[in-house]
Amino acid sequence: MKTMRATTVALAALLAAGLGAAQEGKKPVTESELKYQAGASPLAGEPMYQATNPKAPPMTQAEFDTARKIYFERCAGCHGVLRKGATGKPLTPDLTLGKGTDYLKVFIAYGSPAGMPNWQTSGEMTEKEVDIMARYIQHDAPLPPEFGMEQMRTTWKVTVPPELRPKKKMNNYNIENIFSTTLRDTGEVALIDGDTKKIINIVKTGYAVHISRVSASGRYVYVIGRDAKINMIDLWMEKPDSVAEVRVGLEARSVDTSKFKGYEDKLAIAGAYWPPQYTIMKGDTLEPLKIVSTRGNTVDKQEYHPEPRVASIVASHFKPEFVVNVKETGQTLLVDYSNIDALKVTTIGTARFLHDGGFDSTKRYFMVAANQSNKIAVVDMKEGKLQTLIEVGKIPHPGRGANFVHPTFGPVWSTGHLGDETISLIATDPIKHKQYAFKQVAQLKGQGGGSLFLKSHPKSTHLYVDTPLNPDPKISQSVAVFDIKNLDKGYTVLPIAEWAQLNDDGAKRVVQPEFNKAGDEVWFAVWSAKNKQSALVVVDDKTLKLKTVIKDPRLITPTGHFNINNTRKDVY
Ligand code: DHE
Repeated sequence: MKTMRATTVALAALLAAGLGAAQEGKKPVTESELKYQAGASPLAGEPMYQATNPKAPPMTQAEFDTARKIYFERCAGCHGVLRKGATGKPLTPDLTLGKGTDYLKVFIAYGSPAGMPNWQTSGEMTEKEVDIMARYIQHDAPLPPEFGMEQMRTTWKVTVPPELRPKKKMNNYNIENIFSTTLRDTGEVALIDGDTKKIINIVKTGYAVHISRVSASGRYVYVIGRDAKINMIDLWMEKPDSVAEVRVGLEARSVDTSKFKGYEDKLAIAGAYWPPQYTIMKGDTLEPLKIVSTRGNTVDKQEYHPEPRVASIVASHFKPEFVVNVKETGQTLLVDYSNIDALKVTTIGTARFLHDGGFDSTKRYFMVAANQSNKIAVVDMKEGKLQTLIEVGKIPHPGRGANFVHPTFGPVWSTGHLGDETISLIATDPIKHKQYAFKQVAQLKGQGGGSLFLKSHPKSTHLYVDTPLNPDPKISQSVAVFDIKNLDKGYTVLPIAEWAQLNDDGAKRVVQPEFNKAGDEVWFAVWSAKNKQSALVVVDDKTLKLKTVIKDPRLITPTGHFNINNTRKDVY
């Protein structure tokens, strides 16, 4: 017992001194990043086969079950489903067995300067849970089930078949200016009339619903939940609602639809985190047509990765192609959908840890953040090749990014960062501003780290940058606005959460600026917990004054919001 305590104290001192970080050879993870990455995985509820490793310390079945649940709720987001490592380091038995239970317990209890949270000392886990977890990670990782065509087809439902849908728009909404707002914790989206600011319908969707994307015609909205359930909403109905649904895996984040001329509304695609695969579906029914695995080798060390998750997906406007970004391998796939029976895929090695991204203003170049690599990869959609990799700040997080014309550098695309306060401007015009093209030409200084999204609009002279994951509530509850014509002046702070005048002490994180169709107003979500009041705040882009606050008891945990016109045409 004495020896154990002495070992514990010595190890804790070692970790506190930063040697843990040095051993990992990684930069420390910021608090913002941890908050963001360490989300619960829907796999926590999935049945899995658990093998016991005779060399690992014994565990009862009940302990295995507890540990697995904790792992998928707390750890999988960073360490990966199979524990092969993602943002966090690998935790496979070949590495953990040699460390032993005592060492691992200290690591889990006290955390490390490299970013491992201090689960026990922060009160998040009990001593008993820490002990169970330390033993659990010395056993083989359980394998969640695969999810193939047979499983998909059992989840596929067309509630209103195409022949029974309206032949023309049956409502008076200006559908181009509808917003689809994520209600994260209720698994719903709110369809909101951008003209009247009234809720049109609340549509039930997947668990911890994530993003919405819009078909080329603007008629259909595709919404994906973290449980990989997609709902397809028909905006032509008298009261727009879901007309089809399918699950494309057990966990997912991304969806999009075919945009190239001749293929409008024909196909949809969704990428899964588990199993690592993407699925191409029929655009008007979500019937699954083709499943393609993304398991493969990493771009740098060319090592096999068994669970590379599908991050962002966009549809090219230049060719019949989807861009599929495979996170852990750092491969950007251009999937030619013109003949899905003989699928042609161009595999472009970009950089590891691909996450989110968007097009430049011409839509020729796709700019994607390789977040843990601190890089933006530029992919030329016309030539089908990597244009370049650009070093930016710490953990870039653009959403789809923001395009505007810089007085000196011409058209630029911009990204904020989770890990620092900078906003990187990357010049995107290789013709009239050749000397600057695809370089980081400037770094603006924003309010702080913890930024997730930024936005501008061709009609606006402002750039809005959010910071919802900054630990300082003053910063997370407000937004920075830059005057594009006078960037040196710094930014103005808009106290968005204060303007919402909410009646309790919720987190009130201000997240995701999104313009209306006309480009003269900007919407923000004020995001509090499920049992607290939230709201949407609309700002006049010209005057930067409050225009309206949208409050409704049904607006629970609003996060992302997607304007139909801007999402459909990639205007940002
Ligand atoms: Fe997202 C986009 C993954 C947490 C709100 N998020 C994306 C994309 C990916 C992704 C891969 C790009 C989709 C695309 O373009 O096809 N997000 C993840 C995660 O893995 C992560 C870090 C942890 C998790 O457990 O899910 C995560 N995301 C969040 C949140 O906590 C956010 C802030 C609130 C929420 O609703 O869950 C959030 N993510 C968003 C939004 C977008 C997004 C609003 C779309 C941005 C856009 O402008 O297109």
